[in-house]
Amino acid sequence: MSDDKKSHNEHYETMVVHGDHVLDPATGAVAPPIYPSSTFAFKSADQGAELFKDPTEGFIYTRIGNPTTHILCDKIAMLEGYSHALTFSSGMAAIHAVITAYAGSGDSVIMSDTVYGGTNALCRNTMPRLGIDFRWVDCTEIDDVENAIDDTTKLMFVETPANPTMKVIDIEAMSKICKKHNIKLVVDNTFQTPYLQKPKQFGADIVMHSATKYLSGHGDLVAGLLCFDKEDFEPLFHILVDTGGILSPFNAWILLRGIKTLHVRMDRHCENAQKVAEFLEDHPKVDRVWYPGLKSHPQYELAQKQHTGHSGVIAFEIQGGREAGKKVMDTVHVCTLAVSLGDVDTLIQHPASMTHSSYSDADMAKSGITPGLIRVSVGLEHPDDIIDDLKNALDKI
Ligand code: LCS
Repeated sequence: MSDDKKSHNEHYETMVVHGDHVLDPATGAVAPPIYPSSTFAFKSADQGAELFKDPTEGFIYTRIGNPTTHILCDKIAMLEGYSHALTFSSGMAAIHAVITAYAGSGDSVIMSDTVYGGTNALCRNTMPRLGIDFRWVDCTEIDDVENAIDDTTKLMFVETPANPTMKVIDIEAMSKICKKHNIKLVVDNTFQTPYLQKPKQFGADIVMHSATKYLSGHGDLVAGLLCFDKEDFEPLFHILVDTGGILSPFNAWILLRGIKTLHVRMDRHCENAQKVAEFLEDHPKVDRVWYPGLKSHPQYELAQKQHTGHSGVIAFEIQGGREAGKKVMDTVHVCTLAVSLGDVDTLIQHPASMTHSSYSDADMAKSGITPGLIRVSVGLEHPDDIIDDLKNALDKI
């Protein structure tokens, strides 16, 4: 993205709609074109050879770069405030890429102790086989973070708010520690999106997204993104090209369409979730609610500083544990019993037996993922209908 394109005074909402791409220069098409081509013809043998020396100067082959995915890269980089972005076939592919770009055999990585179950499985089961030492730390405890770092530490990966417990981590505090020890700080910003939290403002080096969630917003694709500045382009680009976990041009296009309404959707997700969280907190059969917009949230003050809204995910614990939770999930009908989050549809699920079932019992207990914990991703239905649905289900236990 050129500097002149970035220097503008538009409101954020206008950037969400326009991004860096206003009109297709070839045709004037307002919606961006989809380029499904796997390969791109060279003008001459010399031009082909030149492009292989610097693939960012044009298009060679879609695993290396594609015009539709480039429009998406420019847009998400701009929204997160970085100069560059890369797109991946899933959030997991993006996490794998950022770790392998910076850590290898003999290196260590600091992980926030509560993360999505897939991230947990990747970093507890699969990647340690490469000789990387993953150190799981409660990142709300600054001393514990400091103590976990040594000369082998190359990267810190934090998910905030954490899936599913909604623990909020102080990005600025983590960034100060990372800068002191010359460690890259990666923030998984899936839950907040850049509309509600900009990790770069607090010092994050790289932002990661499961764009499957709020960025897409409609539950119709799986995608991952990394946003970063120029200095991180080479290592991340090479991992993407070498391992081939790219996003297809079709999915890049659907994602671009989803992002256009991000601000409108996120405002309503926040509004609806606040109402549902307040309802749950007042309900006699609910023991505890975790939502950063509630004063009872342990990091409420930090969330006010770090977020401009608290997004749509709520975790709550009901009386009667696992059996009562099953009853609630089997009774609801406005809420859909399904994993994933960030969709227009309200989704409800049971982390201990579903999204976080890769955790050991001990790690689950340490992270506060109890048998009675239910996660709800509040959608864009009328909030009264979501509340009535949950009320009816809670009445049945
Ligand atoms: N990071 C977070 C915070 C996530 O919630 C997920 C998926 C990922 C990364 C991985 O992204 P994916 O590869 O699925 O695009 N979270 C899911 C969840 O809570 N239910 O189903 C998927």
